Amino acid sequence: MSETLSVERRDGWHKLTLNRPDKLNAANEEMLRALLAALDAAETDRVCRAVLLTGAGRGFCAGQELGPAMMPGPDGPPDLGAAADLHHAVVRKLRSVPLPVVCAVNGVAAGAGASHALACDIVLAARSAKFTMAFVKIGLVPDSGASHFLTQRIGEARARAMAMLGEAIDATRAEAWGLIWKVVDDDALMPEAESLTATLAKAPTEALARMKRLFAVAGSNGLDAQLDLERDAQAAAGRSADYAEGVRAFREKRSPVFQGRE
Ligand code: T3D
Repeated sequence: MSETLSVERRDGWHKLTLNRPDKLNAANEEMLRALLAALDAAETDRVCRAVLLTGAGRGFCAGQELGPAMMPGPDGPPDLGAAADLHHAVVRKLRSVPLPVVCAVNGVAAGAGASHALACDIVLAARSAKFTMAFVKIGLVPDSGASHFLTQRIGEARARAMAMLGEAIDATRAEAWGLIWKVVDDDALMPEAESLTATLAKAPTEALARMKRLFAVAGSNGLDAQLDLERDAQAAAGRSADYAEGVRAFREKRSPVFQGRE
């Protein structure tokens, strides 16, 4: 258990809160490893069917901790490629964990902090939150998937300008551009994010996991390849208890009760 990440087990879902508020939750190695462990724990906890990620205090995450380890030392410059691997492991885990991951961006999301938010499945942001590709301000390039997420969601013109200028965009613009799902008034952010996560925790979890696998390749696959994958995923979904329950509930004119994880 690390103090850099708080983990709350709710009814069918886990809430993970980045917890270095005095540094706007800048990510150090301890926090990234704690986040990876918490996502592993959510995956192996059979009653956990959704995850909510947010930040403590006034920021979501200010990206990589710019501490002494990020400065050139007597042995030369730091190996940022190696450090990036840990951020990238978190991004890969957020994308591949077979559970829906909601992100509640409660304040500034900068550099790799923005990337981690964008790697989640559904992103809500407080109206006062901002997204900034801060990398360029310190001579770095977008990483942790930022160049991928930006190009896919907001198009190359906006992606290049955000990356090269490092200007912050506010949550309202992020929503208008399709970078995130929804902007929410500050006071409403946490109740709405928790309610959404609780709703997802009652969804047909295996179907959502299959959707994640479809979306992971939808941007790079041609239509034919994607149609084949959809057919295979649908065939598997059609054999699930949740599908049987969904159709039964429809015919009986009642709400379905999905088991989620088989
Ligand atoms: O190997 C690799 O993979 C490298 C990885 C790189 C990925 C990256 O994420 S590179 C980008 C790193 N992040 C940044 O460059 C952002 C740095 N922070 C900022 O530009 C600003 O803090 C913000 C725009 C995010 C917010 O500005 P503001 O004015 O709201 O807050 P502030 O006053 O600047 O920050 C509040 C405190 O948080 C402050 O501490 P203090 O002075 O009160 O003791 C500040 O130093 C600290 N803080 C903010 N960001 C970081 C940080 N401390 C350490 N590392 C940070 N990244």
